[in-house]
Amino acid sequence: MKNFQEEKQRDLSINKSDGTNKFLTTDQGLRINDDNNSLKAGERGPSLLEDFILREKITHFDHERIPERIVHARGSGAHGFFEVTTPIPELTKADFLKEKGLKTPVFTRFSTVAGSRGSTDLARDARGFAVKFYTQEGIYDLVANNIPVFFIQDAAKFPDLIHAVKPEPHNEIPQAASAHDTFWDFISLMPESMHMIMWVMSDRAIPRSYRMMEGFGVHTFRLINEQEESVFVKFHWKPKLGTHAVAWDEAQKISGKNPDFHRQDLWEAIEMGNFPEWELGVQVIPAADENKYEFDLLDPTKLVPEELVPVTIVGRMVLNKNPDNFFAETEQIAFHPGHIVPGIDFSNDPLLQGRLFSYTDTQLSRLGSPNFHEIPINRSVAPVHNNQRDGHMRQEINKGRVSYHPNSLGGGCPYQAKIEEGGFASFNERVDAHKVRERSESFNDHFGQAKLFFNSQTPEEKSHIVKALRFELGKVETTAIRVRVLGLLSQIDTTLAEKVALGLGATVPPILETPINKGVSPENEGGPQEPQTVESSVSSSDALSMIKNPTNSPTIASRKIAIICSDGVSEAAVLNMKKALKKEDAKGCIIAPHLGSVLTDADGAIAAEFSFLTASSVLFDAVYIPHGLGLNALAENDDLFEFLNDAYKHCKVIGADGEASEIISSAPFASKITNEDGGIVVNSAIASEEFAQDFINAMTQHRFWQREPNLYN
Ligand code: HDD
Repeated sequence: MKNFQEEKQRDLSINKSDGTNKFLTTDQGLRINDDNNSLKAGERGPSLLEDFILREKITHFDHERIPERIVHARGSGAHGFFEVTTPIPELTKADFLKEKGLKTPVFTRFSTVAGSRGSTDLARDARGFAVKFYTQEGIYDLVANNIPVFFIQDAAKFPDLIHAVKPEPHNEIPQAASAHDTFWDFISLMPESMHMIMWVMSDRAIPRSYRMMEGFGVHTFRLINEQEESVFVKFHWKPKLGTHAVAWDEAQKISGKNPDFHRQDLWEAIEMGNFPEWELGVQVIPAADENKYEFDLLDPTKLVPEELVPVTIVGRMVLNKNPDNFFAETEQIAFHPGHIVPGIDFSNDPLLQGRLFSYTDTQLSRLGSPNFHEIPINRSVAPVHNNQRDGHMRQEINKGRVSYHPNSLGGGCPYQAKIEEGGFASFNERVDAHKVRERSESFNDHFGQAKLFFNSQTPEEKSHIVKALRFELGKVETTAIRVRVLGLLSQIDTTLAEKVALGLGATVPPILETPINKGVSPENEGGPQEPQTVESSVSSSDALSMIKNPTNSPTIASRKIAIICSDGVSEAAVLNMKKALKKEDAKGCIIAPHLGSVLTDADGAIAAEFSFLTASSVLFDAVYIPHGLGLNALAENDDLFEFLNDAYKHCKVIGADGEASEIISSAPFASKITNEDGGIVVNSAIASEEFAQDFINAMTQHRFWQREPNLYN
């Protein structure tokens, strides 16, 4: 079996450097004798220009920063591999998909879209999910998001969308947030964004972890087989851990407590050997079915419901190695949807077509040179030979006098590859058309799938969407913008619009008064581009809901559980729970009023990993209060009640055994607990295995959203 898994690591190793047991040198290799004092005229005198060591050090420092990505600036990544589980040679000749068990190295970067490099991981936003496959046929990039549709249908609107969502230009406020006037002004005039708006107002936009997100290629692509036959395809990543979110209030608190929450979660999971894993699935649409559906396959604001075309799993991706250097790898990696290999091709989706220009272009200003492909993390493991030459920071030393094709002096080399030799040829699609600046009428349905998405949500999820919209529009200062958005929402679901309006103290406008033109200029109003609602042929789809999602998994592997400790805690209870959690690959973390040790009832000592000052409930998935911590031990500790209150508010499992159950019955939320709330696990038995199992069983349900007041009903 061919196994290329380690090939990229071998390739990177030639650029790695480690200063252990080595002399400190200048960039020129000169050993440095004193790195603490600059060269001066006398010990109290001025510095000398001659000090080349000082100049080199400071000059390098002065130029350390490069422009951040114009979008997706904030992100985190890891190495891993992709393995074929079900080859599809009948559909694609792509080498890396052809053979069962074949492993291809990958680097995957997750990101938010709107925020700057240093912004919080927990912003309400789509997440980028970009995978670079170092295949034997060259680089293949699947530059995806965790949401299967996009805001706009044409790349021409991308700069406008991003200008609208980024901090406002006059005062650069707010950072990493869409809750402001310019974003919603744009959206209120772009009805085609409504489907995506439903997704970003849902909990998909506040994932629990990068490891618990789906990924979607968004556009329809093509697969091409050896016979040059083509099918359409949508790409899906399905996380092994299921698709999970945090609560919005929790997200905002995490942003303060640990803005690196997702970055750290990914890093720690990999360090601990809990390697994140996804399945790669494809939805395959025969070429003959191109016009079969009520939506256009080329329209990136539409998805193909899994009820119409099921997802077939073809492989799995495992991320198993953290980068050695964030800048060299995660920051300098350059993705491009136009990096494809034979067997994969584009469709005419106008958003994709524009992307094909944008990504190389942006690397020129971000990485500074057309030689960015030579940066180790971007370097192909397949050999690269061509007549591209020179440019800033060129690494390759091309030999010989020939840098053109055709040539006779170089024997015609490097020579072109025939298709059967792996030469890439674009799919031979017939295009016979007039040049026009127009949008196809088949793109006019702006509400049908927004409705499908909304109707597929559970009551709790609908309530979260209402809450998110109340928050976002509540931050908008211009009343007319809020009202315009309410008008658009009313075309998705009148109750949704009314419930949001209630929170805003506004009234939903009659549909006819809602400006539903293409938004750009008044003379466009009405006419052939009038947005429509085309009812979806699927009325509800479980795959669109996070709670009903078939990818959901009961596992609690890699989850973090806060175990509250204080002097007198039952040692047996703590050890019992820790053991039970470990069996599930979850981690119990000890939190105490202070760092150091707490004394147990058995005269032992347990080390506190966090104090109430350094940890908060929002950083954990559940809370356990062991026996021994009675009311007396913690009566004066307001921090504990705040901890528990947040855990309750964010619908997490709270467990207590023995005497500790008193703490729950005297907590401020005690009166709200109902018998149906399976997330409160109390038991008078101490350190019983049965109790630990009940606690774990409750955790497999992840969140008890039904605790919250429902804003939709
Ligand atoms: Fe994009 C980065 C995903 C539309 C222009 N995009 C970028 C990244 C992801 C996506 C995941 C970060 C890659 C990384 O981690 O380095 N973009 C998408 C998806 C889109 C999309 C799923 C719609 C389906 N993007 C899109 C359009 C344009 C761009 C329509 C321009 C016309 N995107 C860019 C960019 C970025 C980028 C400006 C910024 C940094 C970079 O490329 O390398 O070129």
